[in-house]
Amino acid sequence: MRPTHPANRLRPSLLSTLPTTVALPTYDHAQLKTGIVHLGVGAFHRGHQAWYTEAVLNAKGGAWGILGVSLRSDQVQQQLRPQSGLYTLVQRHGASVTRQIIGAIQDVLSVPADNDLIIEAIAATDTHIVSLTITEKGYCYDQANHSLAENHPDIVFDLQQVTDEPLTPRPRTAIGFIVAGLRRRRLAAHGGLTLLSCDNLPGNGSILKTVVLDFARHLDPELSHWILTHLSFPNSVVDRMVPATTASDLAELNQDLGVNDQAAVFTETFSQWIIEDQFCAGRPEWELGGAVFVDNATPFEQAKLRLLNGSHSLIAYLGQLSGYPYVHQVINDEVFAELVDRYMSEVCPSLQMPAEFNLPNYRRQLLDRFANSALNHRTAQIAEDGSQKIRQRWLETVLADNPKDFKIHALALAGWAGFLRQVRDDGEHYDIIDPAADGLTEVVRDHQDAPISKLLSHIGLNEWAAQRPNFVALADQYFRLIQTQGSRATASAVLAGDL
Ligand code: CS2
Repeated sequence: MRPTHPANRLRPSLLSTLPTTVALPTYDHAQLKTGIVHLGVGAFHRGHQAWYTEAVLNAKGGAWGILGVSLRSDQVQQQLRPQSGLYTLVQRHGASVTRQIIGAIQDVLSVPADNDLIIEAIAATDTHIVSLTITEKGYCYDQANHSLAENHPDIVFDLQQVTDEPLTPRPRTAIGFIVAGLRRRRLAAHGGLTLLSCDNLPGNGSILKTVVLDFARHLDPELSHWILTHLSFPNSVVDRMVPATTASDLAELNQDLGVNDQAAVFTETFSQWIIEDQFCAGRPEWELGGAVFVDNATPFEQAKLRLLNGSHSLIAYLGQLSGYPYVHQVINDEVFAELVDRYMSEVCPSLQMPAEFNLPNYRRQLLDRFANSALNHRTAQIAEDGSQKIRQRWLETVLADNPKDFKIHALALAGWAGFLRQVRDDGEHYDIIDPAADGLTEVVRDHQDAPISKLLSHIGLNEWAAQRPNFVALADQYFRLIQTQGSRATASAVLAGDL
């Protein structure tokens, strides 16, 4: 066995000591120039967009290094900076494992220490793309009004900050940072750039455009006009399951590599990136890594959000209630496997895919990916932030075809409501993570018989609930059954057609 050196942080001078099976950057990492600023440099970015960029750098070089930005803490900076940005990407499916060192991320800035450097980086003349993975809630988007959530406390704070201290503001949100950076960019006459959203939202680029323009308009209508005429906001569909890295994954990897990598990410072999080709200031040839450029990403995005992410949320809530910590355990349970398949059958008629898209194949591939036991994707992680996810994952399908009953979708919604009770079917308690957690758990406590319409109202979907009274009543019925019989027995009964 190779010796482990816990103090031996992965760094450029140690690359030559790694086992020969580990793929290394083939370009000169020390000479890399920044072309992309990425906000939200978590595991997903490291496992997805940075991997595509690495493929471009390995194939033909170019000034497309990534400067990462962490808006929540300095944890990722602490992980990556001592390693000069290097980390291992591990792909696993079943027994197959491949390892690759990624060098595309040059450094990470974090708040509050690097506030001004972040704004400066967005304004820099060499920055051509600012990309984002900040999760759904990071957009501060008001879904009901299709606008910036102007009453969101962090937006109220940021509007104040950016107005009062135009040159050195200290924003809290990604949107505040972006607009502060763009204002400086315009003053410096550095030209436009592309703002590229890589989050699981319907029309993610259009949502980003809305919130950025709304924010900018508050400060200065001329800035908002400049943004409109100098920037592009392509929609993109990102797909790769990248669970949060665990301490035991790291320990095992470091044992094998003989170095101490604190920033490694572990993912599946599958990856997909479909992007609208609207880059007003140039872009890397991400197609070299397998990205696909299209005119309109909407059909692919709906398939991905409703089939993959919608199934994921269904698996997460019913899995949590049933006491399954991992996605592959839920899918190995025959009742839930059939439920997910039936869920997908409810979704498919709502999709309008191009003729060459093989939907049955896509469904089969998803079930195989969910069953990947090497991934250890936690149901608790996917269950986070449900209030931000359920509309685009479940409810838009239900609205797409009014007369149908959508039983499995009703069960999914009942599962979410059941999950908000914070009690598993076996009586165990757990905590939940959601920006609306306090209000949602209170609603479920106060309306134990029929919480669904109140829950939907609480997250701004009262009009939606009013349009589908029968669906809401069915979800309430399933919610009551989950409490008395448990989630698995309820799922069985729904599948058997008894309910
Ligand atoms: C998951 C996604 O956490 C979640 O909500 O559904 O992160 C999912 O793993 C990715 O979108 C896969 O591409």
